Amino acid sequence: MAFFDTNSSTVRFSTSAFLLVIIVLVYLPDQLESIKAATFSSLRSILNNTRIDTNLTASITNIRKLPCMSECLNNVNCMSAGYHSNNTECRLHSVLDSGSSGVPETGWEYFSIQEDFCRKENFVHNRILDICYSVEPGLKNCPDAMGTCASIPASLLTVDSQEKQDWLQEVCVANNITGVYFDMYKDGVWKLRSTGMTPSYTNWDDGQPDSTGTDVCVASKPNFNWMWHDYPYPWKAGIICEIRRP
Ligand SMILES: [Ca+2]
Repeated sequence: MAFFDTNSSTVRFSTSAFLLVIIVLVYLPDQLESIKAATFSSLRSILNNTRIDTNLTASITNIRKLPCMSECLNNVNCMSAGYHSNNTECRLHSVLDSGSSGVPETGWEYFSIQEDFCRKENFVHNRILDICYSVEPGLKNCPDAMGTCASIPASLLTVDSQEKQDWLQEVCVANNITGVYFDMYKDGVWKLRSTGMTPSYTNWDDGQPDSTGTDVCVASKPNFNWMWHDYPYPWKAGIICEIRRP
């Protein structure tokens, strides 16, 4: 077999060709995945003709659009990217901006980076915490809040770490939400609906939980320094829905 005869220039070429085939077969699938991930269909277009100047993590010039998007996909701190075709300018941002701080400027496109499990209208993926969430309008009691998320389909938020608790507070403040319900239920003891397990992280306020009944929900509110309280159903809170990574 010529592939294995290394005594002639022709065969040396063939050996190179053989190695190329191996490289293609072994290496390309990963590359294809990354190219596929970097296609624009995996990005949600948020805004056109709006320049975002806030929360910049990087600004790159003389770059084409696809490499710009790849830069964002390969940077875990990148939550969104802006690109200007005529200027060949790429901007990576650490948050997803609603556009409220944007400046009108023709030629800019603004994208949210999304993974498949978070590809849902109004949902945002925080890549650092791997949280896919949406802030729903209005205040609702606990079962109605659950129903709002379930209809998406999604779930109420589960807070299972101090990092997520801190993030929750920031989101609530940014969206002017005075408290949210969690996806927890009481089965003798409080459990996370996502796993059915007792939570490894809690943030109960002093004396909480104090309900002896079962018709209660858990919420975090700013007037208790965001410490957790169990509440009766009628109390109305803001709604943050979550889609968990499968
Ligand atoms: Ca209580």
